[in-house]
Amino acid sequence: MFTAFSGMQKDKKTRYTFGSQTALTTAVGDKADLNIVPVTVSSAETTNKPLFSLPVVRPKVDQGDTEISASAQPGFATGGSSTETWNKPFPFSAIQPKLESQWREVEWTEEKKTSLMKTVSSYRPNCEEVTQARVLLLGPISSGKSSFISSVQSVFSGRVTNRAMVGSSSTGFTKKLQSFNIRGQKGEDPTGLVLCDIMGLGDGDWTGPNLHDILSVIKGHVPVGHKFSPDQPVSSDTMGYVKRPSLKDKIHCVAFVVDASKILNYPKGLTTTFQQLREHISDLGVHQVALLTHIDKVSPETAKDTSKVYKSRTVQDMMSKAGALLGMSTSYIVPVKNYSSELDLDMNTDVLLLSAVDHILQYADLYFQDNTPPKIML
Ligand SMILES: Nc1nc2c(ncn2[C@@H]2O[C@H](COP(=O)(O)OP(=O)(O)OP(=O)(O)O)[C@@H](O)[C@H]2O)c(=O)[nH]1
Ligand SMILES: [Mg+2]
Repeated sequence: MFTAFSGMQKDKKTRYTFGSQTALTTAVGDKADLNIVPVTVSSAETTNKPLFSLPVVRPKVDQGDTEISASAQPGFATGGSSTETWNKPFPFSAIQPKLESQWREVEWTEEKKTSLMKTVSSYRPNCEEVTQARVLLLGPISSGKSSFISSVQSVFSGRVTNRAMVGSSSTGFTKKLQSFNIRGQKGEDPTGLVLCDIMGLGDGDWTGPNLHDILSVIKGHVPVGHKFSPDQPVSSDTMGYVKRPSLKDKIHCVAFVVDASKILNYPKGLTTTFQQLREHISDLGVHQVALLTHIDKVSPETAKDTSKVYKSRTVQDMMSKAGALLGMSTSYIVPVKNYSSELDLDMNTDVLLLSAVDHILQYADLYFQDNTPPKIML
């Protein structure tokens, strides 16, 4: 789904509101998808209160080998501190030529999908003590953590499912620590991957789960099902608290999840939050990667055809912005398009999702390499 913000050429325009977001748009895209309510406003209102000062961009978004790209508009640069600020629509500003060739080599074929599915379903941690790699998804509210879990499970189920509850709430939809054992295809054993979902990071100073709580999860002290509360940080009095976690209780890799369409609007404080998290998580010896979701919202070409992702300059640009936000080289970051409104699977989307899982598993394996005692040769 994509909505373009066009130059204003008619007297009457339509303003669409969704949640706290307001966008001026010509009628492109599917309004129903976003639950958008049309409101007619006069040209005087739009002239006096421009939402964005944009050059005229034609509403037709599939423009052959060009795409509309983002740039930090005045007033859209990072800053602001409320979730409302993050929810502003993605600003589009110029038409840029698409890249000639992919900047990361990916084969978009059924064979590739099958081979990635085999790699993931046959994955077993390189360590005798554990049978599954536990990966924690961490990121701001609504960044797509639960959707990623549901999307990965969908690929293996052969149909779009909503296994991890996906929702939209400005205060965060997921409240508890949940773990999802990714099941293989019908009749197959479960994969060696467990994806753990947690409450989203808030927009203030640790208004979501606090640093201590997150580190307690990573160390393996927090029982699945624990509901986080700012008034009651995890302690040895927490019900089900795991006093002496073994390797299997711990988190073996952290995947940060950020929304490409909000990268320019995330509050400045989030950079510090990520920095603190990364320092503490690295101290625990846990490797970190990142998923850049909602790429379909920033690149119309990619929305139409996921295999165009590595030809999109906008996605490439958002990847480096995500790197700056997370304090991470882009080589750790992979773009992802989660299933959100689709009812059917799409092969290219599956390849991208499975490539992300493969990427995560490589870093989980590094943890096992670092934490497995060397075998004593007799
Ligand atoms: N277009 C698009 N929508 C997405 C994508 N990923 C997630 N969404 C939508 O974004 C919204 C939030 O997704 P969730 O998966 O619930 O996000 P979350 O990070 O689990 O959110 P909290 O549990 O509230 O912290 C939902 O409406 C999803 O359908 C994506 O890649 N593309
Ligand atoms: Mg969630």
